[in-house]
Amino acid sequence: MVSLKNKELFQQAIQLFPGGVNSPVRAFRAVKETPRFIARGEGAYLVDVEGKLYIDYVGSWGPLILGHAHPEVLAALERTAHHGLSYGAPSPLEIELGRRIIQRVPSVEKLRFVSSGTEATMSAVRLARAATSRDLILKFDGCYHGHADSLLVRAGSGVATFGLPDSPGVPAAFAALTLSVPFNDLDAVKKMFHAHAKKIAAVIVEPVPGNMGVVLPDGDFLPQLRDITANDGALLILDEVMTGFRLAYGGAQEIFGIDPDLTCFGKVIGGGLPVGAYGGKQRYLSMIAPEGPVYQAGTLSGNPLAMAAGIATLDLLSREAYQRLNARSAKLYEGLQVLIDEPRAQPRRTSDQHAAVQLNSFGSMFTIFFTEHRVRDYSTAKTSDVGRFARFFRCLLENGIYFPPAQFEAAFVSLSHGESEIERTLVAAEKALRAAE
Ligand code: HOZ
Repeated sequence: MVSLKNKELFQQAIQLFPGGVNSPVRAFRAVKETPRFIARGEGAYLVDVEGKLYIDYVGSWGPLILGHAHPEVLAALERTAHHGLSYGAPSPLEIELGRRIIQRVPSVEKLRFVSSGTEATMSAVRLARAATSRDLILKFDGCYHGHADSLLVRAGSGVATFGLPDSPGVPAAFAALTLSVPFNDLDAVKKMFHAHAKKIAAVIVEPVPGNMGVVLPDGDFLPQLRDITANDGALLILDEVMTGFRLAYGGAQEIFGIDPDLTCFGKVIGGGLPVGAYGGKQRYLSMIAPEGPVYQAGTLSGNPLAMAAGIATLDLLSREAYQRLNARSAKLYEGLQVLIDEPRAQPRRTSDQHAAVQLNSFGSMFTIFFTEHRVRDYSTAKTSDVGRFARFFRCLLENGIYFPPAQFEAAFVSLSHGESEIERTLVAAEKALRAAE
């Protein structure tokens, strides 16, 4: 078979799919490039249809913490596939994966599997509203919790990349039920709770946001959110779709010592297959049908292949594996920071200004912003020069490094990134930082 080039395939795809893609930021529009059509993934690498090899820092947007096509995950999938692809009935695999999650995350006493992170957050919000008999939801500017109507308000990820304040098609009456304040701004949170006392069903937050690029929570931000919500009778929903089993054995909540009411998962728990889950305190999960009146269902929920990939993935993620992953990631960040601190990457630096390039990282998640400001929320993230980011991205791509094709996204290191991949990334990054001046 003649292999079609990326450009030709994109022309075909544009005839079939909006923007030629099945999820917006994949279109590479923000970086003015042609998307690469992927022929295969192998460890830390992607290979496109033209045979070009890339060191991959997208990792399917987070799930692939072990790298592409890990042999143990493939073996689990193969074993499972021989027994059928979907039953629409319970299987022991759901118990296996469910137990692993509950054992690792103490705040989760019971959970429900769904098929995506969007379904998980949407269902958790419905449950919070039912549990509190309140309608308002409080979120943070630039946090992205999937594309359910209630949550597409001042959202990050592709919504930020394409500069859409809110999406058309979300009725104003829905959007009015979603309050949004700056991340890390406790005064704004307190003001909202003052103005809407006993009316807010839940605060939903990415504990370490990755969807406005990576942003770190201030030391007391998450503990204070826990206190404020508890005092008002609102629920705290941690959206750990990105951070769950990515940042630590017990997720971000283990690192920050937070005991949320509900947690949403996705990405890593499916090992690269479509899965989500929401879980939390027994008293809330018992409200879900058929145990309780809150309805939520799914044809492929608990899909055996997805469960098998998730089990195999979590079984390879011991506490020691996170130490290894974080140490390897730290090497990359140290190298990047040295490059960033070199004078040529700081064209506008003066003695009293920050460098014009900022590296934000947490564990194996990171983002490079092209701004003089310390990025701590959505408004500072938006000071990043996206033109410089695009030049940086294109130079990396040309040099065989595949980064998220948008500024307001996280890059991910996996356990398959070894020393040589890190070294090669740093060589390319030096050129790309220069290209971004
Ligand atoms: N919303 C995802 C990143 N935060 C992108 C998903 C995709 O394009 O695959």
